Amino acid sequence: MAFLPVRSLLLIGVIASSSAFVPSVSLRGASPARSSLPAASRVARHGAVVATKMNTETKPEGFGASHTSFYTSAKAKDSYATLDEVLNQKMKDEGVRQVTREMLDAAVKITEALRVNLVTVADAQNSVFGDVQLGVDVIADNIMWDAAKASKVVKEAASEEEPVLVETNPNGRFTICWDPLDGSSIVDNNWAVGTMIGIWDKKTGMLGATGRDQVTSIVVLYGPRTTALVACDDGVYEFTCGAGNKWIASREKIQIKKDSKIFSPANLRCCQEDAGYDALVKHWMEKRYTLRYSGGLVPDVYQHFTKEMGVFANPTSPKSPAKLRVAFEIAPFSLLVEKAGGKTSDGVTGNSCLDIKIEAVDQRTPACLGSANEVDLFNKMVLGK
Ligand code: FDP
Ligand code: ZN
Repeated sequence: MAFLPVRSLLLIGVIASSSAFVPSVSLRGASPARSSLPAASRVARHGAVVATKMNTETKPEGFGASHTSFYTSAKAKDSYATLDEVLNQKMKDEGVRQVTREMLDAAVKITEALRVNLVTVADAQNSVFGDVQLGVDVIADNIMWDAAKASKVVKEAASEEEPVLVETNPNGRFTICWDPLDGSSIVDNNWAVGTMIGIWDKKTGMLGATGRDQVTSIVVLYGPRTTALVACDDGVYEFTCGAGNKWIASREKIQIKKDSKIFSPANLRCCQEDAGYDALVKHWMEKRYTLRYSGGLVPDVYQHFTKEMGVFANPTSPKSPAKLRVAFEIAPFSLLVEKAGGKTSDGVTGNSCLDIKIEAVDQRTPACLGSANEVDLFNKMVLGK
């Protein structure tokens, strides 16, 4: 493939620079965040302050700085549980634990591939939907297929890149569906992208079942860090890929609040045809909500779990039809959102996305996900429910 020589070059670069890289997240005794140091010690570390402003008369508020950003509320802990510690306690089914570990191993490989490959158009275009396939899409998809085929517990699999169910192991137990690398239109910008995985037991399979039938789901976000949301028995846990590619539990039993001050209005084209959506977007602006929208489903919905609030709306209209896939995107994310106390709407009836019957591997749907009261308002204003 055309990207291979470049990849080798970049690999050398990464190896050369990796000795200088010391992840700050460690299993035991994480170092305190820089911002938690008292101002005096920060000054001592970096030298004396010469001046903080040019005009001593000017007060900081005099600049009219706005305080509209929401920062993390996470506090550094002395130690973090490992992936195995959490799974052993919070997932009672050993088969589900195994497939979860296998999927997260694949995510580590995708992380490494994203670090060293340039984003270019794939040599061969195999998308049956006419989507442009990138080299990194193909690499991520191959990693997922390798994981599925090597697994003793996976029975059949389907990928967004090749949406037919393929039997990988007749003695396996799970049907898994993945979008290997969501965010094709933003990955060249070097913005965050992700992998979404829905997992069903052979008792229900995926076709004819619903998102509610999933035994677990996983969403991985590749940003400055690689993090993953996993639906465990008692709630949603976030794992961070830390030192030595070991996953540690960075957030436990995440809760999405009922109200939000952040909004992510996808498919804004729809406002031209849908007065309800137009009014809802105006409402969010009038209420001075903060816009956080990247155009990548994974970061746009993942933020609900880190900010503990949010609303992602993707309604559709005749001229802007549905794009999001039920099996690969909406079902896995909806299981996580609802397990964290959030709500989902199928964008048609106003019912939960987890009740959409999956009749085709590539079935699409409008959707709204996030803070419960915000999804209720979407149902009222856009769907009249
Ligand atoms: P992409 O175009 O990168 O495939 O899965 C579809 C998706 O990404 C979502 O990640 C994203 O929310 C949506 O498309 C964005 O659609 P628009 O480019 O039409 O805004
Ligand atoms: Zn996608």
